[in-house]
Amino acid sequence: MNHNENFTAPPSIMEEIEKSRSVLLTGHTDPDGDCIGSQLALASFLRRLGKEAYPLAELPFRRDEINPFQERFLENIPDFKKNQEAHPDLLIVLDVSTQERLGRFASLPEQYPTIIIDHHASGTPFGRHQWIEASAASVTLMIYTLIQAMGEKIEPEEAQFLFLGLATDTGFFRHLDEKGGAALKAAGELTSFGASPKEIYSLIYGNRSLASRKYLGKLLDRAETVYNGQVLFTYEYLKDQREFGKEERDSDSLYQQLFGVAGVEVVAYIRQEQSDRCSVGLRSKHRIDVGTLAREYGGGGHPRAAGFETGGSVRSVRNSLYQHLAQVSDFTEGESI
Ligand SMILES: [Mn+2]
Repeated sequence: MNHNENFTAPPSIMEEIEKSRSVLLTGHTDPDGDCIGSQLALASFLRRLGKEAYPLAELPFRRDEINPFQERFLENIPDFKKNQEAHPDLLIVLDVSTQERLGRFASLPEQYPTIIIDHHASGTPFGRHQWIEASAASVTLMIYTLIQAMGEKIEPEEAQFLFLGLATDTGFFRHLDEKGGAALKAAGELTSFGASPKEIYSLIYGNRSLASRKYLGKLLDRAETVYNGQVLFTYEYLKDQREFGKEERDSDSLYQQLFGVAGVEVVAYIRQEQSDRCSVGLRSKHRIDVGTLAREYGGGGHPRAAGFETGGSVRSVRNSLYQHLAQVSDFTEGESI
């Protein structure tokens, strides 16, 4: 990941925000800590400027760690007819630049002047103004910059929201490399403004169900090592989903645990979706382009994270993937499989 501290809020965006009196905010469907953290910090800042701010989201949230913030979001735009003064004059879209990913709010950019603030380079930006910083570790870092550029200090609760987004998108700073200094510096500053790393950590990682830990344990137990430990396969069956419920699945923790094994380059997580159909999640550590591999199966993704869906039993998908991995890598088998 490349993190650059040389981004600043474009003056046109600051002008639009200054002009506005009533602002709608939203983000992508199935929001995460960065998506809601950036909305809530910005909403708080707008209210401090004397504006009205309405964060919108599809409820309930699916991610446990952000559940405590649900009541701060509206599922519908309030009835502004009763109060002409408050009619929204601006929409700010955060952490997404693909209009379809706004879900039930996807038509709002046609109804309101729209600003996009995002750090995904792969979107198809829409709206009147866009501020996209692919080098930003989180959108909350962009909001942090924006609030400061507009000459304001950060309130403790805003610091907490901004830290939440930064911690979420960096895997609590584990994904930062030698270019991550700006993100770490910001984390230090946010802490001095009142963010508690300890509280945010326990919010993100201390809100799981016991069932989700047992589910994770089962998938770890099934992990199989091939190509001399460079690849780990693990398997999930329909019966697991029936036993635990799909919502108890915690893929992030699974990948994190499996990448904790010495020498692993690729993790393949094969999930039975129907009796003869599987979805596969692929992650790679440094050098194998799993995006290319996934595309060969009609899927997609990035070099380090990708996935696809295909027909076949868990065993046949596993065997096919095993063969393909040899073609996209220098993996060889030193032991029988
Ligand atoms: Mn983000």
